Amino acid sequence: MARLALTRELSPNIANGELTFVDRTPIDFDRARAEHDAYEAALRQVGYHVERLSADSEMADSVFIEDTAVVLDELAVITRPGAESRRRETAAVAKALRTHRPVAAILAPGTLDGGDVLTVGRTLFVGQATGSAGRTNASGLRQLAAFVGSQGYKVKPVRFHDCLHLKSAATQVGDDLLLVNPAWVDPTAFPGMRALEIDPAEPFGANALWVDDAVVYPAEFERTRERLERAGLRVIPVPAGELAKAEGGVTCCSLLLR
Ligand code: CIR
Repeated sequence: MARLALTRELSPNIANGELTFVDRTPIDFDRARAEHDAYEAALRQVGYHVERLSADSEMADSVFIEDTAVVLDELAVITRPGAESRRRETAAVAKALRTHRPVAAILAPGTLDGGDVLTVGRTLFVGQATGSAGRTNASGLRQLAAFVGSQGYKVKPVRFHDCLHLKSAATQVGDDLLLVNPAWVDPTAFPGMRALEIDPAEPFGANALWVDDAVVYPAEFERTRERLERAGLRVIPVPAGELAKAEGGVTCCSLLLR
């Protein structure tokens, strides 16, 4: 049976989504939608069945479905997104996930964004932004640790700065390999992992989606792509420049049920 990728329709209101470290510039809706289609095609290419949930103008950031849940083999944890405007996104995702996994949910005052959770084996590295911009707070982290701890997972807080989520700064691209922007997170914060650094000219280049032996990766970041290929990885480039204007990357646009 094909593995499942949940994605979500682009909101007609995407131009009014949350922005933190990116200046607002016009988003070409048709181009953004074409990027999303290409992304879904890449997921199909690597063996996923894609189920796209619908969205509406009340959910400007709906396409970034990663932030609404943390999916593990044993359970799914529905988040309580750090941005108030995004909290209505979780209900439909919880409904979709319930048919595949037992579901738990982060409750107030906890906040947690899936983009802050980097799962490596049985360890969940959870981003804690320095300063006030963080989406994941201490209560969210504690609640997550309690849910997954009973399944044998460990949660390790990781400090990062100057970007939206932990996975803006570091993502897994191999069993023991991370793609990292060392300006935003200390590569030694991940014990046992090697770090492949992005090209410094491509600061947003650390967000890659690793699927088995391939990496779905923004076509715009050619220099870092070369580094990935030199490290022996098969890169599947996808156009991602419009969605980047909404401060999203490639991990953000799916929840993978492996
Ligand atoms: C937000 O600020 O919430 C959205 N505009 C972008 C979310 C990107 N998600 C992610 O990196 N996981």
